[in-house]
Amino acid sequence: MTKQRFLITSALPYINGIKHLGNLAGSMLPADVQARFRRLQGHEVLFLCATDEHGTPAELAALEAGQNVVDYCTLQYEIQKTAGDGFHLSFDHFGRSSSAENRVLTQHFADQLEKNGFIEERVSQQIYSLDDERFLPDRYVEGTCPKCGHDPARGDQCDNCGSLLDPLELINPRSKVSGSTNLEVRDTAHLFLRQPLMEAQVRAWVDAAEEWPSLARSIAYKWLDEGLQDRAITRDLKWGVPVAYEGVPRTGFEAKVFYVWFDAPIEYIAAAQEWATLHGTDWARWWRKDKGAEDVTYIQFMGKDNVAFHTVSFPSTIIGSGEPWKLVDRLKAFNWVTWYGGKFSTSQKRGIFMDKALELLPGDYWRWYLMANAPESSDAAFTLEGLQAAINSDLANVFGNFINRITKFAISKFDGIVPTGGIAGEIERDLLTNVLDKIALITQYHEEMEFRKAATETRALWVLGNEYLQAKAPWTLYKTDIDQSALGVRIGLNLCALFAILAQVFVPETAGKILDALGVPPQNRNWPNAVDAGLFDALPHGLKISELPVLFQKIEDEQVVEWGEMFGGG
Ligand code: B3M
Ligand code: ZN
Repeated sequence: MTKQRFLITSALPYINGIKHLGNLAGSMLPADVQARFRRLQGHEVLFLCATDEHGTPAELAALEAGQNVVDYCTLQYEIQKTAGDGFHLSFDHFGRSSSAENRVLTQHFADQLEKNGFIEERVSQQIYSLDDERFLPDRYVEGTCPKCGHDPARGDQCDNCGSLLDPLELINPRSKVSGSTNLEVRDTAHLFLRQPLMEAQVRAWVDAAEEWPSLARSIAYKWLDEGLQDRAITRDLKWGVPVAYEGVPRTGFEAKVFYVWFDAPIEYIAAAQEWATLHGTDWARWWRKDKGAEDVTYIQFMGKDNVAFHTVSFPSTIIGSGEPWKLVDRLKAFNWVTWYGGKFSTSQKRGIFMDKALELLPGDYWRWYLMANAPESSDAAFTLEGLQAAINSDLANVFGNFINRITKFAISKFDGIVPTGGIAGEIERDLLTNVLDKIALITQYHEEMEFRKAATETRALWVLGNEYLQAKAPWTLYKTDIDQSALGVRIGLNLCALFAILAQVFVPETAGKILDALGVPPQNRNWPNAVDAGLFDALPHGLKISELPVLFQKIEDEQVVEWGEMFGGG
Protein backbone atom coordinates (compact mmCIF):
# COMPACT_ATOMS: atom_id res chain seq x y z
CA MET A 1 0.00 0.00 0.00
CA THR A 2 1.32 3.43 -0.81
CA LYS A 3 1.83 5.64 2.16
CA GLN A 4 -0.64 8.50 2.34
CA ARG A 5 -1.09 11.45 4.66
CA PHE A 6 -4.21 12.01 6.73
CA LEU A 7 -5.04 15.19 8.57
CA ILE A 8 -7.78 14.37 11.08
CA THR A 9 -9.59 16.85 13.30
CA SER A 10 -12.34 16.47 15.85
CA ALA A 11 -14.76 19.30 16.56
CA LEU A 12 -13.31 21.35 19.39
CA PRO A 13 -15.04 20.70 22.72
CA TYR A 14 -16.30 23.92 24.21
CA ILE A 15 -14.53 25.00 27.39
CA ASN A 16 -17.52 25.56 29.68
CA GLY A 17 -17.30 22.33 31.65
CA ILE A 18 -16.54 18.67 31.19
CA LYS A 19 -18.18 16.97 28.19
CA HIS A 20 -20.68 14.13 28.42
CA LEU A 21 -20.38 10.74 26.77
CA GLY A 22 -22.51 11.86 23.82
CA ASN A 23 -20.03 14.62 22.97
CA LEU A 24 -17.24 12.06 23.14
CA ALA A 25 -19.07 9.59 20.90
CA GLY A 26 -20.01 12.21 18.32
CA SER A 27 -16.57 13.49 17.38
CA MET A 28 -13.47 12.93 19.51
CA LEU A 29 -13.80 9.17 19.87
CA PRO A 30 -14.59 8.21 16.25
CA ALA A 31 -11.85 10.61 15.12
CA ASP A 32 -9.47 8.71 17.39
CA VAL A 33 -10.57 5.33 16.01
CA GLN A 34 -9.96 6.58 12.49
CA ALA A 35 -6.59 8.12 13.41
CA ARG A 36 -5.46 4.85 14.99
CA PHE A 37 -6.67 2.85 12.00
CA ARG A 38 -4.78 5.02 9.52
CA ARG A 39 -1.61 4.90 11.59
CA LEU A 40 -1.82 1.11 11.83
CA GLN A 41 -2.19 0.98 8.07
CA GLY A 42 1.19 2.66 7.93
CA HIS A 43 0.00 6.10 6.84
CA GLU A 44 1.26 9.38 8.20
CA VAL A 45 -1.37 10.96 10.45
CA LEU A 46 -1.71 14.35 12.09
CA PHE A 47 -4.59 14.17 14.56
CA LEU A 48 -5.59 17.48 16.13
CA CYS A 49 -8.09 18.80 18.59
CA ALA A 50 -8.28 21.70 21.04
CA THR A 51 -10.56 23.37 23.49
CA ASP A 52 -12.85 26.04 22.04
CA GLU A 53 -12.40 28.77 24.62
CA HIS A 54 -13.82 32.10 23.54
CA GLY A 55 -17.23 33.68 23.68
CA THR A 56 -20.15 34.33 25.96
CA PRO A 57 -20.63 30.86 27.47
CA ALA A 58 -17.01 30.82 28.68
CA GLU A 59 -17.38 34.27 30.24
CA LEU A 60 -20.63 33.26 31.90
CA ALA A 61 -19.28 29.96 33.20
CA ALA A 62 -16.24 31.73 34.65
CA LEU A 63 -18.51 34.29 36.27
CA GLU A 64 -20.57 31.53 37.84
CA ALA A 65 -17.44 29.76 39.06
CA GLY A 66 -16.20 33.04 40.55
CA GLN A 67 -13.00 32.93 38.52
CA ASN A 68 -11.49 35.21 35.95
CA VAL A 69 -11.99 33.81 32.50
CA VAL A 70 -8.31 33.18 31.78
CA ASP A 71 -7.81 31.08 34.91
CA TYR A 72 -11.12 29.36 34.35
CA CYS A 73 -10.11 28.30 30.83
CA THR A 74 -6.70 27.07 31.92
CA LEU A 75 -8.24 24.91 34.62
CA GLN A 76 -10.97 23.53 32.35
CA TYR A 77 -8.43 22.87 29.62
CA GLU A 78 -6.43 20.69 32.01
CA ILE A 79 -9.57 18.86 33.12
CA GLN A 80 -10.62 18.12 29.54
CA LYS A 81 -7.13 17.09 28.53
CA THR A 82 -6.86 14.67 31.45
CA ALA A 83 -10.25 13.15 30.64
CA GLY A 84 -9.22 12.73 27.00
CA ASP A 85 -6.07 10.91 28.11
CA GLY A 86 -8.22 8.61 30.24
CA PHE A 87 -10.14 7.61 27.12
CA HIS A 88 -6.85 7.09 25.27
CA LEU A 89 -7.55 9.81 22.72
CA SER A 90 -4.33 9.79 20.72
CA PHE A 91 -4.18 13.42 19.64
CA ASP A 92 -0.87 14.49 18.21
CA HIS A 93 -1.75 17.80 19.78
CA PHE A 94 -4.59 19.02 21.97
CA GLY A 95 -4.41 22.78 21.71
CA ARG A 96 -6.32 25.83 22.84
CA SER A 97 -8.20 28.29 20.67
CA SER A 98 -6.95 31.06 22.97
CA SER A 99 -3.38 30.46 21.74
CA ALA A 100 -1.22 33.21 20.29
CA GLU A 101 -1.09 31.23 17.04
CA ASN A 102 -4.85 31.36 16.70
CA ARG A 103 -5.00 35.06 17.48
CA VAL A 104 -2.52 35.89 14.75
CA LEU A 105 -4.14 33.59 12.20
CA THR A 106 -7.67 34.78 12.94
CA GLN A 107 -6.61 38.39 12.48
CA HIS A 108 -4.81 37.39 9.31
CA PHE A 109 -7.92 35.76 7.84
CA ALA A 110 -10.07 38.78 8.67
CA ASP A 111 -7.53 41.01 6.97
CA GLN A 112 -7.44 38.84 3.84
CA LEU A 113 -11.23 38.76 3.69
CA GLU A 114 -11.33 42.53 4.00
CA LYS A 115 -8.74 43.00 1.25
CA ASN A 116 -10.80 40.75 -1.01
CA GLY A 117 -13.98 42.75 -0.42
CA PHE A 118 -15.84 40.23 1.73
CA ILE A 119 -16.13 42.32 4.89
CA GLU A 120 -18.58 45.12 5.54
CA GLU A 121 -18.88 47.30 8.62
CA ARG A 122 -22.46 47.88 9.77
CA VAL A 123 -24.21 49.51 12.70
CA SER A 124 -26.95 47.77 14.67
CA GLN A 125 -28.74 48.24 18.00
CA GLN A 126 -27.82 46.38 21.13
CA ILE A 127 -28.50 46.56 24.84
CA TYR A 128 -25.89 48.46 26.83
CA SER A 129 -25.58 48.14 30.62
CA LEU A 130 -24.60 51.44 32.23
CA ASP A 131 -23.61 49.82 35.52
CA ASP A 132 -21.52 47.10 33.88
CA GLU A 133 -20.14 49.59 31.34
CA ARG A 134 -20.54 47.12 28.51
CA PHE A 135 -22.80 45.88 25.76
CA LEU A 136 -24.69 42.78 26.72
CA PRO A 137 -24.78 39.91 24.24
CA ASP A 138 -28.13 38.14 23.97
CA ARG A 139 -27.37 35.57 26.60
CA TYR A 140 -26.27 38.22 29.08
CA VAL A 141 -29.76 39.69 29.20
CA GLU A 142 -32.50 38.03 31.24
CA GLY A 143 -36.10 38.92 31.82
CA THR A 144 -39.68 37.76 31.53
CA CYS A 145 -40.66 35.89 28.36
CA PRO A 146 -43.12 38.01 26.33
CA LYS A 147 -44.75 34.83 24.99
CA CYS A 148 -45.35 32.70 28.09
CA GLY A 149 -44.41 34.84 31.10
CA HIS A 150 -41.59 32.53 32.19
CA ASP A 151 -38.86 34.21 34.22
CA PRO A 152 -35.93 34.10 33.75
CA ALA A 153 -35.96 33.79 29.97
CA ARG A 154 -32.64 34.29 28.17
CA GLY A 155 -32.19 37.09 25.68
CA ASP A 156 -31.91 34.69 22.78
CA GLN A 157 -34.42 32.03 23.76
CA CYS A 158 -37.01 31.08 26.36
CA ASP A 159 -36.19 27.67 27.82
CA ASN A 160 -39.77 27.23 28.95
CA CYS A 161 -41.73 27.72 25.71
CA GLY A 162 -38.79 27.42 23.30
CA SER A 163 -39.53 30.76 21.54
CA LEU A 164 -36.57 32.40 19.88
CA LEU A 165 -36.32 35.89 21.30
CA ASP A 166 -34.66 39.19 20.61
CA PRO A 167 -33.37 40.64 23.90
CA LEU A 168 -35.20 43.88 23.10
CA GLU A 169 -38.49 41.96 23.46
CA LEU A 170 -37.94 40.83 27.07
CA ILE A 171 -40.17 42.29 29.78
CA ASN A 172 -38.23 43.73 32.75
CA PRO A 173 -34.84 43.08 31.16
CA ARG A 174 -31.80 42.95 33.44
CA SER A 175 -28.11 42.23 33.16
CA LYS A 176 -27.02 38.70 33.87
CA VAL A 177 -23.61 40.04 34.86
CA SER A 178 -24.74 42.30 37.71
CA GLY A 179 -28.52 42.04 37.83
CA SER A 180 -28.70 45.73 36.97
CA THR A 181 -31.84 47.02 35.23
CA ASN A 182 -30.07 50.20 34.25
CA LEU A 183 -30.01 49.30 30.56
CA GLU A 184 -30.38 51.24 27.34
CA VAL A 185 -30.31 50.53 23.61
CA ARG A 186 -27.23 51.84 21.83
CA ASP A 187 -25.76 51.72 18.36
CA THR A 188 -22.83 49.37 17.90
CA ALA A 189 -20.70 48.63 14.84
CA HIS A 190 -19.86 45.12 13.70
CA LEU A 191 -18.03 43.42 10.87
CA PHE A 192 -20.11 41.25 8.58
CA LEU A 193 -18.78 38.49 6.38
CA ARG A 194 -20.57 38.77 3.02
CA GLN A 195 -21.18 35.06 2.52
CA PRO A 196 -23.66 35.45 -0.35
CA LEU A 197 -20.80 36.70 -2.54
CA MET A 198 -19.12 33.31 -2.04
CA GLU A 199 -22.20 31.14 -2.38
CA ALA A 200 -21.48 29.92 -5.91
CA GLN A 201 -17.96 28.92 -5.01
CA VAL A 202 -19.04 27.15 -1.85
CA ARG A 203 -21.77 25.31 -3.74
CA ALA A 204 -19.36 24.21 -6.46
CA TRP A 205 -17.06 22.91 -3.79
CA VAL A 206 -19.85 20.94 -2.06
CA ASP A 207 -20.96 19.57 -5.46
CA ALA A 208 -17.47 18.25 -5.99
CA ALA A 209 -17.26 16.70 -2.52
CA GLU A 210 -18.43 13.26 -3.55
CA GLU A 211 -16.67 11.55 -0.69
CA TRP A 212 -18.67 13.18 2.05
CA PRO A 213 -20.91 10.80 3.95
CA SER A 214 -24.56 11.62 3.30
CA LEU A 215 -25.54 13.31 6.57
CA ALA A 216 -22.96 16.04 6.02
CA ARG A 217 -23.92 16.60 2.38
CA SER A 218 -27.62 16.89 3.07
CA ILE A 219 -27.08 19.46 5.83
CA ALA A 220 -24.75 21.50 3.61
CA TYR A 221 -27.32 21.61 0.80
CA LYS A 222 -30.09 22.58 3.20
CA TRP A 223 -28.10 25.69 4.12
CA LEU A 224 -27.09 26.51 0.58
CA ASP A 225 -30.66 26.07 -0.67
CA GLU A 226 -31.99 28.42 1.98
CA GLY A 227 -29.49 30.99 0.73
CA LEU A 228 -26.43 32.25 2.59
CA GLN A 229 -26.69 35.33 4.79
CA ASP A 230 -24.24 38.05 5.71
CA ARG A 231 -22.87 36.97 9.07
CA ALA A 232 -21.64 39.16 11.92
CA ILE A 233 -18.16 38.00 12.85
CA THR A 234 -17.51 40.39 15.74
CA ARG A 235 -19.05 40.75 19.20
CA ASP A 236 -19.05 43.30 22.03
CA LEU A 237 -17.12 41.10 24.41
CA LYS A 238 -13.79 41.23 26.19
CA TRP A 239 -12.86 37.55 25.96
CA GLY A 240 -11.79 36.57 22.46
CA VAL A 241 -9.47 37.47 19.63
CA PRO A 242 -9.20 41.29 19.52
CA VAL A 243 -10.35 42.98 16.33
CA ALA A 244 -6.91 44.19 15.41
CA TYR A 245 -4.25 43.67 12.82
CA GLU A 246 -0.55 43.39 13.55
CA GLY A 247 -1.14 44.66 17.06
CA VAL A 248 -3.14 47.73 16.01
CA PRO A 249 -6.84 47.68 17.01
CA ARG A 250 -9.35 48.58 14.34
CA THR A 251 -10.77 52.04 14.96
CA GLY A 252 -14.10 51.83 16.73
CA PHE A 253 -13.48 48.16 17.60
CA GLU A 254 -11.12 48.61 20.52
CA ALA A 255 -13.52 46.89 22.93
CA LYS A 256 -14.63 44.15 20.55
CA VAL A 257 -13.51 40.66 19.64
CA PHE A 258 -14.16 38.21 16.84
CA TYR A 259 -17.17 35.93 17.19
CA VAL A 260 -16.20 32.57 18.69
CA TRP A 261 -17.43 30.64 15.64
CA PHE A 262 -15.16 32.76 13.45
CA ASP A 263 -11.98 31.91 15.33
CA ALA A 264 -12.78 28.35 16.49
CA PRO A 265 -12.34 26.51 13.16
CA ILE A 266 -9.23 28.56 12.43
CA GLU A 267 -7.82 26.83 15.50
CA TYR A 268 -7.65 23.63 13.43
CA ILE A 269 -4.83 25.33 11.55
CA ALA A 270 -3.42 27.07 14.61
CA ALA A 271 -3.31 23.74 16.47
CA ALA A 272 -1.01 22.43 13.73
CA GLN A 273 1.18 25.47 14.25
CA GLU A 274 1.20 24.94 18.03
CA TRP A 275 2.15 21.30 17.42
CA ALA A 276 4.90 22.23 14.96
CA THR A 277 6.41 24.77 17.33
CA LEU A 278 6.38 22.25 20.16
CA HIS A 279 8.11 19.58 18.07
CA GLY A 280 10.31 21.77 15.91
CA THR A 281 8.63 20.56 12.74
CA ASP A 282 6.72 21.93 9.77
CA TRP A 283 2.98 22.60 9.83
CA ALA A 284 2.56 24.05 6.35
CA ARG A 285 2.90 20.70 4.58
CA TRP A 286 -0.37 19.73 6.28
CA TRP A 287 -2.31 22.90 5.59
CA ARG A 288 -0.92 24.84 2.63
CA LYS A 289 -1.52 23.45 -0.83
CA ASP A 290 1.50 25.40 -2.07
CA LYS A 291 3.64 23.64 0.55
CA GLY A 292 2.70 20.04 -0.13
CA ALA A 293 -0.74 19.75 1.50
CA GLU A 294 -2.26 19.01 -1.91
CA ASP A 295 -1.48 15.35 -1.14
CA VAL A 296 -3.15 15.37 2.27
CA THR A 297 -6.56 13.79 2.83
CA TYR A 298 -8.32 15.96 5.39
CA ILE A 299 -11.08 14.32 7.45
CA GLN A 300 -13.27 16.21 9.92
CA PHE A 301 -15.47 14.69 12.64
CA MET A 302 -18.36 16.49 14.32
CA GLY A 303 -21.92 16.41 15.63
CA LYS A 304 -24.67 17.34 13.18
CA ASP A 305 -25.23 20.77 14.76
CA ASN A 306 -21.71 21.77 13.72
CA VAL A 307 -21.99 20.79 10.06
CA ALA A 308 -23.17 24.15 8.71
CA PHE A 309 -20.22 25.90 10.29
CA HIS A 310 -17.84 23.45 8.64
CA THR A 311 -19.47 23.20 5.22
CA VAL A 312 -20.41 26.83 4.74
CA SER A 313 -18.92 29.29 7.25
CA PHE A 314 -15.38 27.99 7.59
CA PRO A 315 -15.04 27.20 3.87
CA SER A 316 -16.21 30.77 3.15
CA THR A 317 -13.41 32.06 5.36
CA ILE A 318 -10.89 29.86 3.57
CA ILE A 319 -12.13 30.45 0.04
CA GLY A 320 -12.55 34.17 0.69
CA SER A 321 -8.96 34.47 1.87
CA GLY A 322 -7.84 33.77 -1.67
CA GLU A 323 -4.95 31.78 -0.26
CA PRO A 324 -4.14 28.12 -0.96
CA TRP A 325 -5.36 26.59 2.31
CA LYS A 326 -6.46 22.98 2.46
CA LEU A 327 -10.21 22.37 2.55
CA VAL A 328 -11.85 19.33 4.11
CA ASP A 329 -12.02 16.23 1.89
CA ARG A 330 -14.29 14.00 3.95
CA LEU A 331 -16.65 15.15 6.64
CA LYS A 332 -18.15 12.62 9.02
CA ALA A 333 -21.11 13.88 11.02
CA PHE A 334 -23.00 12.16 13.83
CA ASN A 335 -26.49 12.31 15.25
CA TRP A 336 -27.02 12.54 19.00
CA VAL A 337 -26.34 10.06 21.72
CA THR A 338 -29.26 10.51 24.10
CA TRP A 339 -29.47 9.56 27.75
CA TYR A 340 -32.32 7.04 27.76
CA GLY A 341 -33.92 8.96 24.90
CA GLY A 342 -33.62 12.35 26.63
CA LYS A 343 -30.99 15.02 27.00
CA PHE A 344 -27.81 14.79 29.01
CA SER A 345 -27.95 17.56 31.60
CA THR A 346 -25.48 18.61 34.26
CA SER A 347 -27.97 20.67 36.24
CA GLN A 348 -30.64 17.95 36.25
CA LYS A 349 -28.08 15.20 36.97
CA ARG A 350 -29.01 13.23 33.91
CA GLY A 351 -26.27 11.27 32.25
CA ILE A 352 -22.64 10.40 32.74
CA PHE A 353 -19.90 12.90 31.97
CA MET A 354 -16.37 12.05 30.88
CA ASP A 355 -14.66 12.49 34.25
CA LYS A 356 -17.23 10.45 36.19
CA ALA A 357 -17.28 7.68 33.60
CA LEU A 358 -13.60 6.99 34.20
CA GLU A 359 -14.23 6.57 37.92
CA LEU A 360 -16.66 3.75 37.12
CA LEU A 361 -14.95 1.77 34.38
CA PRO A 362 -11.74 1.86 32.30
CA GLY A 363 -11.76 3.95 29.13
CA ASP A 364 -11.76 0.88 26.87
CA TYR A 365 -15.19 -0.25 28.10
CA TRP A 366 -16.84 3.04 27.17
CA ARG A 367 -15.00 3.21 23.89
CA TRP A 368 -16.34 -0.15 22.81
CA TYR A 369 -19.95 0.48 23.77
CA LEU A 370 -20.03 3.99 22.30
CA MET A 371 -18.54 2.91 18.98
CA ALA A 372 -20.56 -0.30 18.70
CA ASN A 373 -23.64 1.94 19.16
CA ALA A 374 -22.40 5.00 17.30
CA PRO A 375 -25.23 7.43 16.41
CA GLU A 376 -24.66 7.13 12.69
CA SER A 377 -27.93 6.66 10.83
CA SER A 378 -30.05 8.02 13.69
CA ASP A 379 -29.83 9.13 17.29
CA ALA A 380 -28.71 6.37 19.65
CA ALA A 381 -29.85 5.98 23.24
CA PHE A 382 -27.22 5.40 25.86
CA THR A 383 -28.53 3.08 28.54
CA LEU A 384 -26.72 1.41 31.41
CA GLU A 385 -28.45 -1.85 30.45
CA GLY A 386 -27.05 -1.54 26.92
CA LEU A 387 -23.62 -0.82 28.31
CA GLN A 388 -23.83 -3.85 30.57
CA ALA A 389 -24.91 -6.12 27.71
CA ALA A 390 -22.14 -4.88 25.42
CA ILE A 391 -19.42 -5.28 28.01
CA ASN A 392 -20.58 -8.60 29.41
CA SER A 393 -21.38 -10.21 26.13
CA ASP A 394 -19.02 -8.69 23.53
CA LEU A 395 -15.97 -7.88 25.59
CA ALA A 396 -16.09 -10.37 28.47
CA ASN A 397 -17.78 -13.45 26.98
CA VAL A 398 -16.74 -13.27 23.36
CA PHE A 399 -13.42 -11.43 23.18
CA GLY A 400 -11.95 -11.73 26.68
CA ASN A 401 -13.01 -15.31 27.16
CA PHE A 402 -11.40 -16.41 23.92
CA ILE A 403 -8.09 -14.82 24.82
CA ASN A 404 -8.06 -15.97 28.42
CA ARG A 405 -9.13 -19.50 27.62
CA ILE A 406 -6.55 -20.31 24.98
CA THR A 407 -3.64 -18.53 26.64
CA LYS A 408 -4.38 -20.30 29.92
CA PHE A 409 -4.50 -23.67 28.20
CA ALA A 410 -1.24 -22.96 26.35
CA ILE A 411 0.43 -22.05 29.62
CA SER A 412 -0.84 -25.05 31.57
CA LYS A 413 -0.27 -27.71 28.90
CA PHE A 414 2.44 -26.32 26.60
CA ASP A 415 4.53 -24.33 29.13
CA GLY A 416 3.36 -21.13 27.46
CA ILE A 417 5.37 -21.97 24.37
CA VAL A 418 3.88 -21.47 20.89
CA PRO A 419 3.91 -25.15 19.92
CA THR A 420 5.07 -26.67 16.72
CA GLY A 421 3.49 -29.61 14.89
CA GLY A 422 0.14 -30.58 13.38
CA ILE A 423 -1.01 -30.31 9.79
CA ALA A 424 -3.87 -27.97 8.91
CA GLY A 425 -7.03 -29.64 7.65
CA GLU A 426 -10.32 -28.54 6.21
CA ILE A 427 -11.52 -26.85 9.37
CA GLU A 428 -8.39 -24.65 9.39
CA ARG A 429 -8.70 -23.88 5.68
CA ASP A 430 -12.32 -22.81 6.13
CA LEU A 431 -11.39 -20.74 9.11
CA LEU A 432 -8.67 -18.97 7.18
CA THR A 433 -11.04 -18.14 4.34
CA ASN A 434 -13.64 -16.78 6.73
CA VAL A 435 -11.11 -14.80 8.73
CA LEU A 436 -9.66 -13.19 5.62
CA ASP A 437 -13.16 -12.26 4.45
CA LYS A 438 -13.85 -10.62 7.79
CA ILE A 439 -10.59 -8.69 7.76
CA ALA A 440 -11.45 -7.34 4.33
CA LEU A 441 -14.88 -6.28 5.52
CA ILE A 442 -13.64 -4.67 8.74
CA THR A 443 -11.00 -2.79 6.79
CA GLN A 444 -13.59 -1.56 4.31
CA TYR A 445 -15.87 -0.29 7.08
CA HIS A 446 -13.03 1.58 8.73
CA GLU A 447 -12.12 3.11 5.41
CA GLU A 448 -15.74 4.19 4.95
CA MET A 449 -15.89 5.37 8.59
CA GLU A 450 -18.87 3.12 9.28
CA PHE A 451 -18.07 2.63 12.93
CA ARG A 452 -21.02 0.53 13.99
CA LYS A 453 -20.50 -1.89 11.13
CA ALA A 454 -16.78 -2.07 11.81
CA ALA A 455 -17.52 -2.97 15.44
CA THR A 456 -20.17 -5.54 14.47
CA GLU A 457 -17.80 -7.31 12.11
CA THR A 458 -14.98 -7.17 14.63
CA ARG A 459 -17.22 -8.97 17.07
CA ALA A 460 -18.20 -11.47 14.37
CA LEU A 461 -14.53 -12.21 13.87
CA TRP A 462 -14.15 -12.97 17.58
CA VAL A 463 -17.10 -15.33 17.27
CA LEU A 464 -15.30 -17.21 14.47
CA GLY A 465 -12.41 -17.78 16.84
CA ASN A 466 -14.68 -19.13 19.56
CA GLU A 467 -16.42 -21.42 17.10
CA TYR A 468 -13.11 -22.79 15.93
CA LEU A 469 -11.92 -23.56 19.45
CA GLN A 470 -15.27 -25.12 20.27
CA ALA A 471 -15.10 -27.38 17.23
CA LYS A 472 -11.40 -28.14 17.42
CA ALA A 473 -11.40 -28.69 21.21
CA PRO A 474 -7.61 -28.84 21.67
CA TRP A 475 -8.21 -29.81 25.33
CA THR A 476 -9.80 -33.08 24.18
CA LEU A 477 -7.22 -33.67 21.45
CA TYR A 478 -4.47 -33.21 24.00
CA LYS A 479 -5.11 -36.75 25.22
CA THR A 480 -5.64 -38.37 21.81
CA ASP A 481 -3.67 -36.41 19.22
CA ILE A 482 -1.05 -34.09 20.67
CA ASP A 483 -0.05 -32.70 17.26
CA GLN A 484 -3.56 -31.63 16.40
CA SER A 485 -3.92 -30.17 19.88
CA ALA A 486 -0.71 -28.20 19.27
CA LEU A 487 -2.08 -26.99 15.96
CA GLY A 488 -5.28 -25.80 17.63
CA VAL A 489 -3.30 -23.97 20.29
CA ARG A 490 -0.94 -22.40 17.78
CA ILE A 491 -3.80 -21.15 15.66
CA GLY A 492 -5.65 -20.00 18.74
CA LEU A 493 -2.66 -17.95 19.89
CA ASN A 494 -2.22 -16.46 16.43
CA LEU A 495 -5.88 -15.51 16.47
CA CYS A 496 -5.31 -13.81 19.82
CA ALA A 497 -2.62 -11.68 18.23
CA LEU A 498 -4.76 -10.93 15.19
CA PHE A 499 -7.82 -10.04 17.27
CA ALA A 500 -5.75 -7.77 19.48
CA ILE A 501 -4.16 -6.05 16.49
CA LEU A 502 -7.57 -5.27 15.00
CA ALA A 503 -8.98 -4.31 18.39
CA GLN A 504 -6.32 -1.66 18.98
CA VAL A 505 -8.58 0.95 17.38
CA PHE A 506 -11.44 0.28 19.78
CA VAL A 507 -9.83 -0.96 23.02
CA PRO A 508 -6.22 0.17 22.74
CA GLU A 509 -5.22 -0.38 26.35
CA THR A 510 -6.44 -3.97 26.53
CA ALA A 511 -5.16 -4.80 23.06
CA GLY A 512 -1.75 -3.53 24.08
CA LYS A 513 -1.73 -5.79 27.14
CA ILE A 514 -2.58 -8.82 25.03
CA LEU A 515 0.10 -8.06 22.46
CA ASP A 516 2.65 -7.52 25.22
CA ALA A 517 1.79 -10.88 26.77
CA LEU A 518 2.11 -12.55 23.36
CA GLY A 519 5.48 -10.91 22.82
CA VAL A 520 4.39 -9.17 19.62
CA PRO A 521 6.89 -6.35 19.04
CA PRO A 522 5.51 -2.89 18.16
CA GLN A 523 6.61 -3.11 14.53
CA ASN A 524 4.47 -6.24 14.10
CA ARG A 525 1.28 -4.66 15.36
CA ASN A 526 0.29 -3.11 12.04
CA TRP A 527 -3.04 -3.59 10.33
CA PRO A 528 -3.07 -6.97 8.56
CA ASN A 529 -3.32 -7.41 4.89
CA ALA A 530 -6.48 -9.25 3.92
CA VAL A 531 -4.60 -11.52 1.53
CA ASP A 532 -2.02 -12.60 4.08
CA ALA A 533 -2.21 -16.40 4.14
CA GLY A 534 0.55 -16.54 6.76
CA LEU A 535 -1.72 -15.06 9.40
CA PHE A 536 -2.00 -18.27 11.36
CA ASP A 537 1.73 -18.63 11.64
CA ALA A 538 2.77 -15.12 12.54
CA LEU A 539 4.00 -15.94 16.05
CA PRO A 540 7.39 -17.68 15.98
CA HIS A 541 7.28 -21.31 17.11
CA GLY A 542 8.93 -21.67 20.49
CA LEU A 543 8.02 -18.12 21.56
CA LYS A 544 7.14 -17.94 25.24
CA ILE A 545 3.98 -16.09 26.17
CA SER A 546 3.07 -14.62 29.54
CA GLU A 547 -0.02 -15.00 31.60
CA LEU A 548 -2.86 -12.50 31.27
CA PRO A 549 -5.24 -11.39 34.00
CA VAL A 550 -8.98 -11.58 33.32
CA LEU A 551 -9.29 -8.93 30.64
CA PHE A 552 -12.79 -7.58 31.24
CA GLN A 553 -14.76 -7.51 34.48
CA LYS A 554 -18.46 -8.06 34.01
CA ILE A 555 -20.87 -5.36 35.07
CA GLU A 556 -23.17 -6.69 37.79
CA ASP A 557 -26.91 -5.98 37.98
CA GLU A 558 -26.37 -4.19 41.29
CA GLN A 559 -23.96 -1.79 39.63
CA VAL A 560 -26.53 -0.96 36.97
CA VAL A 561 -29.05 -0.17 39.71
CA GLU A 562 -26.57 1.87 41.71
CA TRP A 563 -25.36 3.89 38.71
CA GLY A 564 -28.93 4.40 37.61
CA GLU A 565 -29.64 6.06 40.94
CA MET A 566 -26.49 8.17 40.75
CA PHE A 567 -26.93 9.37 37.18
CA GLY A 568 -30.66 9.28 36.61
CA GLY A 569 -31.05 6.00 34.72
CA GLY A 570 -34.16 4.66 32.98
N1 B3M B 1 -17.23 24.11 20.14
C1 B3M B 1 -18.91 22.48 19.48
C2 B3M B 1 -19.94 22.85 20.47
O1 B3M B 1 -19.58 23.24 21.56
C3 B3M B 1 -18.06 23.62 19.06
C4 B3M B 1 -17.24 23.08 17.94
C5 B3M B 1 -16.27 24.02 17.36
S1 B3M B 1 -15.47 23.24 16.08
C6 B3M B 1 -14.54 24.41 15.36
O2 B3M B 1 -21.08 22.67 20.11
ZN1 ZN C 1 -41.53 31.54 27.04
